[in-house]
Parts: sequence; structure tokens; C-alpha cells
Amino acid sequence: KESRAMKFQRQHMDPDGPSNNSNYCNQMMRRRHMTEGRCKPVNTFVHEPLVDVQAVCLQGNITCKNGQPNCHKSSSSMKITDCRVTRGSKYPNCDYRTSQKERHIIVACEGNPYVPVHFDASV
Ligand code: T3P
Repeated sequence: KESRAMKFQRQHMDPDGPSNNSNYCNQMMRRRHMTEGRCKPVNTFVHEPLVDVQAVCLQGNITCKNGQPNCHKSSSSMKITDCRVTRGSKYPNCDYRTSQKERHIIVACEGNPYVPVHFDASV
């Protein structure tokens, strides 16, 4: 079974991206299996080395949106792409808007090793 840490990597890691291509989200959301059963409404991909994203678990500790205490905000801004489903998108034809940004990321971390398992926000 896929662990929560592996699921984070599938949903949120793309160290070698992005191809600067307006179809990035349409392709990646499908390729990473986030358009099965429904179109996942919002999803962020991070374009930084995995070790740098894992290191965020050792950076500023903050409260998550759901009230849990295990969120961490990156001390540096990171290259990300936000994917947001368009208004006209109708499952199973999931259509996304692709926006590239540089933001501090906030992730929830769990386990031993203590690694990212959820993407909470970017700021
Ligand atoms: P997950 O918990 O699998 O990482 O909040 C619901 C989902 O939306 C959550 O999935 C994370 C995702 N999300 C992003 O990927 N980027 C964002 O900026 C926000 C707000 C949510």
C-alpha cells in the first residue's frame, strides 16, 4: 500500500519540472492519478530537490489549517506550480489552470523519519 509519505511525493513533488507549458497541470494531474473518481480541485507541485522539501520538516513549526500542530513553513521561497480546476471542467475531462509561483510552502510532517505527508498552503 502507498504510504502517506509516498502519496505526498506522487501528488506534490516534481523536482525536474515544470515544462513551461500551459498544459502542465492537465498532463501532470492525470499522470499522477489525481483525476480518477473526481478532478482533485487544487493541487500544488514543488520544483525543488526532494531533500530540500523534506528539510522543511525541520523548519518553522506552525499550526496547520485543520488545527494540528505539525505544520512547517519553508524558510526559503520555492518554485511551485499551482493547479486549479477550471469553472467549466466536467469530470472525467478534468481541465486545469497552470500558475507558476515562488512561495514559501507549508507542509504537514509525520512519522520517523519525520517527512512531509500533506501540502497545507503556500504564502
Ligand atoms: P493533500 O492533503 O493530499 O496534500 O487541502 C486539500 C488538498 O488540497 C490537500 O491534499 C492539499 C491540496 N492543496 C494544495 O496542493 N495546494 C494548496 O495551495 C492548497 C490550499 C491545497
